[in-house]
Amino acid sequence: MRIVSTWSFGLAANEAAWPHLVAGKALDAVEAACIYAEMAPDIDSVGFGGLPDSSGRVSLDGCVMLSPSCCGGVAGVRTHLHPVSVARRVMERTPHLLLVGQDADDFADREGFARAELLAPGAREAFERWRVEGGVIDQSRDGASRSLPADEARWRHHDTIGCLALDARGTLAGACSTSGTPYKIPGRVGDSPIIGQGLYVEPAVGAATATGTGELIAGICGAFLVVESMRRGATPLEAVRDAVLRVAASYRLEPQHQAVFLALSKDGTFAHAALRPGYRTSVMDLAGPRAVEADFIALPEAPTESGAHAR
Ligand code: SD4
Repeated sequence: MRIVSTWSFGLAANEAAWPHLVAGKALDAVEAACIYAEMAPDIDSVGFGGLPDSSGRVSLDGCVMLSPSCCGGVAGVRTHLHPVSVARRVMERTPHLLLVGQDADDFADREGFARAELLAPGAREAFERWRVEGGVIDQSRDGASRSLPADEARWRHHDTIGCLALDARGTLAGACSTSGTPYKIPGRVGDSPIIGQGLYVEPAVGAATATGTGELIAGICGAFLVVESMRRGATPLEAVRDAVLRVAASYRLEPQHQAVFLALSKDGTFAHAALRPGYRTSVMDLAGPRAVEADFIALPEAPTESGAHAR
């Protein structure tokens, strides 16, 4: 029995999920973890508190997965707080896999989800500052205001939650929720709501999720790649390490780029690899809660820039 979530803020999300895991409900567990993150205003790339796009409007993406035949996602949701819950309805109540934009919000309305304002006051202020300062995202400065380890605070705008769980009955489930990259071009969708990119679960093998710069993760079909490597015999650590190295080999990397892969095998073994330092996975199991540094870092040297970058 184990739940793993991206970043240190996942510790509290895991706690919210734990009772469901004990009850043998892995899907409820990963949904509960994401709901927790979506409601926390200090997590600034998920749900309420998420930074808006370049038009000043927040849009949310999310997905859930039990197996290739049992998964769902939504992208570009603007008026509902819990994309993961809407994604679960897509999975459970439609013959489809992915709904997007206004039509996804309309679907959520029909399913009875309450509408919500997604732009938190702090996110609005950050957006106004970003506009005035000419599009510079100073992650190091912003991060100093939060109670995160300094190396992790550098990546504070990468707060996407990806969550994998193995429950008391041995069922695997995964979920992913994000507001995407800060100040993105309206309409942009990253890896997080796309099955095979930000999340993949193959019950006979294991599960994988990702966080970081979606364009890097999506281009290599990251989560699928990790699970498929495991299906072909790689250990979870070999699988996540190879995926990160594949990212490093496939793109011209910039200082603000990060990519992390997290895997949980069907026997409960987990492994995680990051492109750059400053990433932790939140783990909860019978040994208790803990935040663990990545097993493998592709570019361990500190980047030369503080993390400030222009878009
Ligand atoms: C995205 N992968 O939309 C997400 C962002 C993220 O940690 O994971 N940040 O590209």
